[in-house]
Amino acid sequence: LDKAYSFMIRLRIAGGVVTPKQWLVLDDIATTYAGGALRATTRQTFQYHGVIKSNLKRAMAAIDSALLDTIAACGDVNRNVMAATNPAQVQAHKAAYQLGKDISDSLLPKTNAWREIWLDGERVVGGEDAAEVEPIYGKTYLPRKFKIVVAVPPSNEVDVFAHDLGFIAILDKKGAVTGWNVTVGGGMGMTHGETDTFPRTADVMLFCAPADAVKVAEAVMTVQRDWGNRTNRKNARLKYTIERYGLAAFRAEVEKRVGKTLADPKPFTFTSNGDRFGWTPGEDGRHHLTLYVPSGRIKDVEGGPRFLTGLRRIAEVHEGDFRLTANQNVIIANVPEAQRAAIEALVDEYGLTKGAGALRRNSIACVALPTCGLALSESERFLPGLMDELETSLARHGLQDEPITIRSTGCPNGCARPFIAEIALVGRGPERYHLYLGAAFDGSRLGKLYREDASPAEIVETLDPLFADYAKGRKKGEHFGDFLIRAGHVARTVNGPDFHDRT
Ligand code: SRM
Ligand code: SF4
Repeated sequence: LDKAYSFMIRLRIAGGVVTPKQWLVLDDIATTYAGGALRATTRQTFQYHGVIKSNLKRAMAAIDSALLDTIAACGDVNRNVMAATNPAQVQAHKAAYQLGKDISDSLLPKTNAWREIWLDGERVVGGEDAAEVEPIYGKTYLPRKFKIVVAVPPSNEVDVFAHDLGFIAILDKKGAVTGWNVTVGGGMGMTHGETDTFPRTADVMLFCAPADAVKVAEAVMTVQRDWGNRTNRKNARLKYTIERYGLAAFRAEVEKRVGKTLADPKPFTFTSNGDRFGWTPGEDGRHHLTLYVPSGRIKDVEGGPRFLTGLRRIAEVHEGDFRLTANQNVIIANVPEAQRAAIEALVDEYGLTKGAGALRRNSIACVALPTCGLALSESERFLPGLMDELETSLARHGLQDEPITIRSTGCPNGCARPFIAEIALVGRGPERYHLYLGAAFDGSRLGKLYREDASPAEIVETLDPLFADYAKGRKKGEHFGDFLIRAGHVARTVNGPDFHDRT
């Protein structure tokens, strides 16, 4: 008898768009092999937990039947490419999605191994020659994982500053994309107590025309392939390469590989990094409904929302598509006017949530315990209870409708991108969290360590007087993170290297 191994499966879904037909297959896999749950991740894709070893191949075959796969969802490769979802900006979304898809296709490992292993695909006689099969990755792939996103202002929903490489759409007055600002060197992961590891917000490096964008992506990734640190995995991400070589040298090498000099970045403005909930009309007369899915966990809760069944029923009749957001939520997109009432009725019947209080709407928690082997503390199972208490505290100070970003992770790897949330809780051990404050509401600035090893009760006690001060002292429209810096509660973090300085 074999041991009862169980696995997590992560899909690759560039831009997070799936058809209703694909949704039904994904639902079927969840029901048959994964305990009735689909987990929308912070990278616009799905994970299944608890798939037992003997079912792995069947689950993979089912994923393949939906024309999806799990290739490069993990490993030292370009990971799932994210793209802005806001369907209200139809033209810009189409361009962002297309760029995300094109980059994903172009940087996908070309090996047939996935098919060979999971689908009993034909084996290449003598094995593949990696150098020939992988013109970009070669035999040694990348020094570390590599993450790319495409953003469309004014929403920074994909958190462009948190990734190795980002593209920010520059729009003309009619909303068409004239080109892309390119950002490099963002990342979240660090190790507690090791100050040469740090989160970093990306630099805005240059502007490129739409026709050059895929080439730029390839160039940035191959410079990192060649310049990245291969002797120390903890310093291997692009953010450390940029710190080591400097932005100017990195840009010069990228331009050399693209074969031309590229323009300087153009102005842009972000206003937030959260999702817009409820119904939104698109420019083309179609309707889009963003649902709030707590921690992206799509399952049926006894006495609560029945996301799995409700979304299955919707997929059975829906004529548009589904979009996963980088904040773990789901958009029922492209609903024709005539179908809106039917969708709305199903949303109500299954208790699906179209929104939540201001704090929850701007919250993310990583998976952490019980499935994550790296977790030091609870996260997904801890944050809702903490938010109940913080909401009471906020209401006491008249701040219940104030949007404040809050994110928690069970360890400093940063899977919920916590270090750019105005309130960040990062696991240290059972019931203990480092509390970081002072990040920007639009995800453009890192926070700073404010209190160490706080218990949930201490977190509430620490934040309550800060909420009181914010309620009294804020300027019109001033966000919590900005206020805490102006009022002298916490020092401003400029970027990664000063993240660990307390003053
Ligand atoms: Fe992550 C590792 C879950 C987004 C930084 N992440 C893990 C693993 C696979 C743990 C492991 O290696 O054994 C976690 C699986 C937990 C579980 O039980 O499912 C895990 N990461 C997740 C997800 C599911 C969090 C979520 O709640 O949604 C996200 C899945 C992404 C996806 O669909 O591809 C997820 N991880 C992120 C992000 C955010 C993002 O990509 O936008 C980050 C921070 C951004 C970044 O990469 O800098 C992130 N995960 C990490 C790291 C630290 C990387 C680093 O540079 O230090 C690790 C550990 C590692 O790579 O060594 C990690
Ligand atoms: Fe696991 Fe840490 Fe990522 Fe949370 S942040 S899912 S605890 S690796």
